Amino acid sequence: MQRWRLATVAGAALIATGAFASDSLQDVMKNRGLSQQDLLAAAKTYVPTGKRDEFVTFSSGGQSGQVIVYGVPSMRILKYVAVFTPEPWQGYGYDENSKAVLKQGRIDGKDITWGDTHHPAISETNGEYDGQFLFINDKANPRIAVIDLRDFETKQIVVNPIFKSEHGGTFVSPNTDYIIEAAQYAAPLENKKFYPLEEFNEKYRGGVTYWKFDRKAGRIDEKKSFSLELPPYSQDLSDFGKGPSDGWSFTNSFCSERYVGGIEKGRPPYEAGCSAKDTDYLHVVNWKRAAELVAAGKAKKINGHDVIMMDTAIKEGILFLIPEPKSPHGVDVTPDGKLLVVAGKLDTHVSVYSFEKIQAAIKAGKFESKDPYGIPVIAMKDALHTQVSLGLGPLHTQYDSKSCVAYTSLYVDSQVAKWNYCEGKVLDKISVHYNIGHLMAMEGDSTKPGGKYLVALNKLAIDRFVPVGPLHPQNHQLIDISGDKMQLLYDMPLPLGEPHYAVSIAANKLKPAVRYKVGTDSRTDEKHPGAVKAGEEKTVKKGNKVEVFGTLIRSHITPETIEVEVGDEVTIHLTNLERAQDETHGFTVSTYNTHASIEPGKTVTVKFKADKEGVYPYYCTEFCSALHLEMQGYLLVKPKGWKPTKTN
Ligand code: K7E
Ligand code: RUQ
Ligand code: CUA
Repeated sequence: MQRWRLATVAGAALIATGAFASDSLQDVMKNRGLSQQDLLAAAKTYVPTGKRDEFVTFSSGGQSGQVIVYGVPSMRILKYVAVFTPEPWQGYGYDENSKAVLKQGRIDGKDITWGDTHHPAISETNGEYDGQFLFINDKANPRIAVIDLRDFETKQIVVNPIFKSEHGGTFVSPNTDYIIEAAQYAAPLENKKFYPLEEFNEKYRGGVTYWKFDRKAGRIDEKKSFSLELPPYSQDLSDFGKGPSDGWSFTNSFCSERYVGGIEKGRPPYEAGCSAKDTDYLHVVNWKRAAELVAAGKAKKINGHDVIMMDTAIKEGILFLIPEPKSPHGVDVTPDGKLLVVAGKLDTHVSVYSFEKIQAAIKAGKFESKDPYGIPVIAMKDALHTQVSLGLGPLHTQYDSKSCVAYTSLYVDSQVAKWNYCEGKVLDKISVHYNIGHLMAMEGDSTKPGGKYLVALNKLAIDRFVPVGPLHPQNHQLIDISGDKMQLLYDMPLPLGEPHYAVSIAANKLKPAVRYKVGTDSRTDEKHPGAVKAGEEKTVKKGNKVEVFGTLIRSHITPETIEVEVGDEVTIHLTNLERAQDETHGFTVSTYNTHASIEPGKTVTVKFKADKEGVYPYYCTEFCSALHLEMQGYLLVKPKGWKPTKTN
């Protein structure tokens, strides 16, 4: 009855909107109130069934601690990659192998099960995206994760050994030797050291970390990574040089006034608030030389980690400052590596610095002053190529395949500005909805940008979507940048957090596997010690430890029963023996808060204490065949010393 009524209402609604009326394009346009422009946008973004997107986007999942993967131009979401946060579908945080990855991200012995992801970066070879790895940072708990793009799984989480928060990561050097991560809010570098805010200038520090990436191992090598101590100016976004500027890195800062609220007044520089000065500092670092200094033993160990202290950096001539319009946000090196664009939130201008001029000033020893810590400061006029007024609240910049063309987000104006950074002139502007943060062009921060599309990552959606309560999704807007004028094509709601930044790669550069080599622990990429072949399944009991070596194949879980005594520690290893594409099996045991996603070839372990006597069904959680429901078994948790008794 209920169902019939629903069907009738739905039918009436369809007839009322005229959706059944006709199949002609004109009629559809009329009935749905679409313009020619809408139709063109639809044709440019629609990807028919069976066809695929040209680009794949990896978006930060913001406060969800995950990564969102979607296609361009269709804007269809393809996957969430679990990174800093447990994710049940993938069994992330519910099986032992992925728990081991999350455990790497523990800080001070505490599990941290959320992250504030900001900036994903795709690995590069010669400055071009190579589609092998993805990195992403966690601002709240200073960490970086490594995701392998062969299986889109998180393999490693490293905790920054000296920062308490970070923001200026992740960005990679042109061959992905290093991944940069800059601190955000200054704090004492030594762990578990307390210094009062009155000692902010002396004891609080910022810094940048250069994480060494071992491409062959597919992991960050923490021992070969190092940091540079920096003044307590809140460091912000960073970028690596490329081409002529390869070997150098650039890091913005804000609140170089070193203002901290709530402490004794009257002591300079505390009287003035953040952004009281007209300028902050761009940090310019010769990281190649820094790596050599570390190798030569010139670093100091802090918390067991190599840190080049500021006085060493000054003496060795690897650290310089350049004033930049106050409260800057993004620093983005041009594809040819010759210029860098800095956008200042509180200034309508973007400042284009010339690396050649910076080099010349350094070579000539031409500095206008020193900062309070003795770091040489290059005069702004000696380093500037040009400044262009774009609009209110410029934040981030991306590059086009057309030479000298850049796109900058204007947060306050809710616009994107297209401009020419060689000649310093504005070419076009488009309104976005609303309050854009980052923006992203296809491969738009590599040495060979792909052009074609731009995505505006808007902070506010306000009235763009059907209302879903006070918390709105964010809005990713797809913009066609192939012509002279930018054209808005599509709005996509992002419902998983605030996606600060995203990166897009040509889909044909990604070569993910369809299956694992049988018996692989996907989190270590090694042979799983619990893997077995068909026919070799077994259950081993030693004392109160029960270890099951099982397999999964349509439509059977082996073993069909697992018998334990209450209080036993149960470890279940499961190998998916399938070879077919997309034949994933899932596994859960009723009420033991455990779940695994076991793709073809993978071996996964789940572990729990059978702490309550009873009967617990286990089953496959993916509808894998016509006999999927039959893919089940029983965990029998018997009372201690239980013996079968005859019943009739
Ligand atoms: Cu601009 Cu974290 Cu890159 Cu947000 S940041 S917008
Ligand atoms: S069912 S086993 Cu409701 Cu089709 Cu999912
Ligand atoms: Cu295997 Cu359902």
